[in-house]
Amino acid sequence: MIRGLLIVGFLFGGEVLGEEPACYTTNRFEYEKNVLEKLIYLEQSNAAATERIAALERQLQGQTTQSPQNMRSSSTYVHWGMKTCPNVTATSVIFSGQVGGGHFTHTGAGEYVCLPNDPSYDQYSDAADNDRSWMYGTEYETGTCPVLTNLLDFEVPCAVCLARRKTTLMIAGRTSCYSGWTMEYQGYLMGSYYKYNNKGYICLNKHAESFDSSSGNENGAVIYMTEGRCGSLKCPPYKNGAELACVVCSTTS
Ligand SMILES: [Ca+2]
Ligand SMILES: [Ca+2]
Repeated sequence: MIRGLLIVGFLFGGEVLGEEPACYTTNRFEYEKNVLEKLIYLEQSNAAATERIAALERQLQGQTTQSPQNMRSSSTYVHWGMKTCPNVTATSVIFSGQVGGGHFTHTGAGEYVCLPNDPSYDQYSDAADNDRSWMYGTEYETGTCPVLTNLLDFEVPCAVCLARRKTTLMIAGRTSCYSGWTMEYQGYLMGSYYKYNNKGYICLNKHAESFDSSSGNENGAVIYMTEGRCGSLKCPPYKNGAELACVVCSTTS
């Protein structure tokens, strides 16, 4: 017992038998106590750091495992004939605008585009020059169609939509999507008049609306419903003269 006390006294640097001044003994004990407290603190810090590293490694591992899901790119599409985007999950409006295109009697015009309602210009001259490509607004030419006749000569709005983490696809000739795909919207396939220059096809929402209350017959770019013509187009399954539908679909797989 006494030997044990002597050893403890030696370890703490003092002789417990009273030969050292009290203050010296107290300081050495405090010193050793501080060292021990620091050691305990460092042990705890080390344990916390180890746990933090392990958590980060688990997080990194999880991200690596989920990367095909997390890194799936988003896509965009034009919602033709509407000022907003479809009310479906993860789809939102980037901007709204009006449909533009080349004049229906001009041969040098391009495809239909969705022009924003808040245009900005770089350098320009506001003189009307011939040595240019010309852009017009687009009118509905749906006066003789099975539907949308009330939109005749109104201008066509559009919205550019962001489909987050989704792949999107327009299918001409369908009213519904295939298995595994979600419908963004359904509509009718529209194009330029068959005798005039080709602007490609667009999928107009079946609930299309007018850009504003103006219904003057200004023409410019125009859109018509699209009919199939049998022969090279196989009937069945297609129907001669029937207005073609279309659908825009999305998938996250
Ligand atoms: Ca008009
Ligand atoms: Ca017109």
